Amino acid sequence: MTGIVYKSTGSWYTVKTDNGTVYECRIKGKFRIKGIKSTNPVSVGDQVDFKLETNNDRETGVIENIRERRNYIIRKSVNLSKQTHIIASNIDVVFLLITLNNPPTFTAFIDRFLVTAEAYDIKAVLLFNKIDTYDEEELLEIKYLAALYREIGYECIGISAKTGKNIGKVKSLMEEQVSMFSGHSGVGKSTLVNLIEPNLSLKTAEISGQHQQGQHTTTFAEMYDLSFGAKIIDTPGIKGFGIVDMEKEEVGDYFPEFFELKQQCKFNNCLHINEPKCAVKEALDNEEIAWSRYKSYLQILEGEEEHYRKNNYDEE
Ligand SMILES: Nc1nc2c(ncn2[C@@H]2O[C@H](COP(=O)(O)OP(=O)(O)OP(=O)(O)O)[C@@H](O)[C@H]2O)c(=O)[nH]1
Ligand SMILES: [Mg+2]
Ligand SMILES: [Zn+2]
Repeated sequence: MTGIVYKSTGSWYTVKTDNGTVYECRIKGKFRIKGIKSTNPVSVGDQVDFKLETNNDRETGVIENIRERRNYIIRKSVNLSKQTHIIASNIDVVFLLITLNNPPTFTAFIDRFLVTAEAYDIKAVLLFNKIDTYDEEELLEIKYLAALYREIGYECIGISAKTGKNIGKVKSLMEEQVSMFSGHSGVGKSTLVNLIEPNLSLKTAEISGQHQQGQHTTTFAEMYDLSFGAKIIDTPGIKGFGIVDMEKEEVGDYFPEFFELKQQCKFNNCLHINEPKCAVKEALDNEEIAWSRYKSYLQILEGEEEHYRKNNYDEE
């Protein structure tokens, strides 16, 4: 039999077949995927082959094979730098929820997220959530950020998961697609799922503390079938994305506005740092490329994660 993994809780995986039947499945033996040292062998979104067995009078499944993944989003473990966790796989659109100050989302985080999406060729959309809470100055900042990312080619929508503002636009991007909501804890991912599909009643919680942090209310990724022919994966809040096994020369290719200029650099392997006649540096000087983007680029090149984590106020 074959189905899609909707949820994984420890050693059991919830798998739904094409005709909608749900089986609890476990894995036997080891699955190793070349090049990924992941803490979870099977992830939400995986298409798996399984056989049925009877387990205490209950019909359960044993996963025997994972079909090749079209793509996946991974998170690097903060402590064991080589360990990774696959958040979800086989995604059509990934939505990043961004809030300015409750909790704060920094451009370093947004840019790492976008690099990950570019590297795996997943369409990324930026959702500036909680716009019902911002004063005029904050709204200007959102406008500035949205213009910056739109210019690069990313779709940006200001939304409110509370008032429903612009939710129709989000829904239309989700139709017939497998989508994933991502972002820091407390940005409103589960609230947004509830707004779109109220009968799901996912657990949400108010942000708290001096730094206005979320409370990590959602603890594992789960996929839901929505009434308008969409699948959504709600995920736990994350602190950072690992940029996995990327060559230095490759990083600039995942900044679309840098990539576009690359051919005009004098050296075809230009890293845009201090090479002569670098079109990216020229564009930066002419303010055609944002400093925040260039800074994120340098941080990724240098693997400067310390700084990046500090900026997120995160201690794990
Ligand atoms: N005012 C306002 N509050 C919002 C909005 N969206 C979410 N919230 C609130 O923000 C808090 C956090 O929302 P959640 O949906 O739990 O956040 P989450 O991203 O799922 O967080 P984790 O599961 O911890 O990753 C809740 O108190 C929500 O009511 C919004 O658009 N406007
Ligand atoms: Mg949540
Ligand atoms: Zn260059």
